Amino acid sequence: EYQLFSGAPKWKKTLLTYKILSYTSDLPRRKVDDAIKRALMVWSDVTPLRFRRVYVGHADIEITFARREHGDGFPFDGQGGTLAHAFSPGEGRGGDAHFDDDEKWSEVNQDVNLFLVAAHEFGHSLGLNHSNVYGALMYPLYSYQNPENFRLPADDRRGIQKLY
Ligand code: TQI
Ligand code: CA
Ligand code: ZN
Ligand code: ZN
Repeated sequence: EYQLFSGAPKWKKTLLTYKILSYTSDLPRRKVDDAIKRALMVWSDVTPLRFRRVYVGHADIEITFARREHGDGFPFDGQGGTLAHAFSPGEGRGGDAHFDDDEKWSEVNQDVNLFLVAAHEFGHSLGLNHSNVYGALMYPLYSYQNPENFRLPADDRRGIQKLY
C-alpha cells in the first residue's frame, strides 16, 4: 500500500503556491501549463489542498526543466533512466519538482507523458513515497494510460487523504 516518507513530512497549510521557472521546448508553453495544472488537480480534487500559480517571488512548489547537473546534487542522466524527481514537503527545496529536459516530453501516447509523470512527482511533493500496490500512481513503474480518462487509484487517494 501507500507509504509516507520517514517522519511523515506534510504541508501545514492547504493553500500552496507553485511557480514554473523553466520550460521544455518539446511542447508549447500552454500545454506545459495545462499538464501541470491538471496534475495538481489530481490531488486537489480529493483533499482540502488548493494550488495557486505565482509568477514572482518564492513558491512552495517550484517547477523546472533542466538537464544533467542543475544545482541540487542530483544530476539528470540524459535521455532514458530518470525522468524527473521531486522533494518531500519542507522549506527550501521541499516540494520542488524537476523534469529531465533530455527526455522527449509529450501530451500523448508516445515518449514520456508530462501529465502522468507530473502527477506522480507532485505526489512526492505532497508527502507520498512509493506504493507497493501495482497500478497505483505512486507505484514506481511508468505505465502509460490515457490522461483523458485518468482516475486516481484508490490506494493513492487513501494515502493523500490520510495526510490531508
Ligand atoms: N524518478 C524517481 C521517482 O520520481 C526518483 C525517485 C526515486 C524518487 N525514489 C524517490 C523521488 C523517492 C522522490 C522520492 O520515482 S523517475 C516514475 C515511475 C520516475 C519514475 O524518473 O524514475 C514516474 C518519475 F513511477 F513511473 F516509475 C516519474 Cl511516474
Ligand atoms: Ca533521464
Ligand atoms: Zn533536481
Ligand atoms: Zn516516484
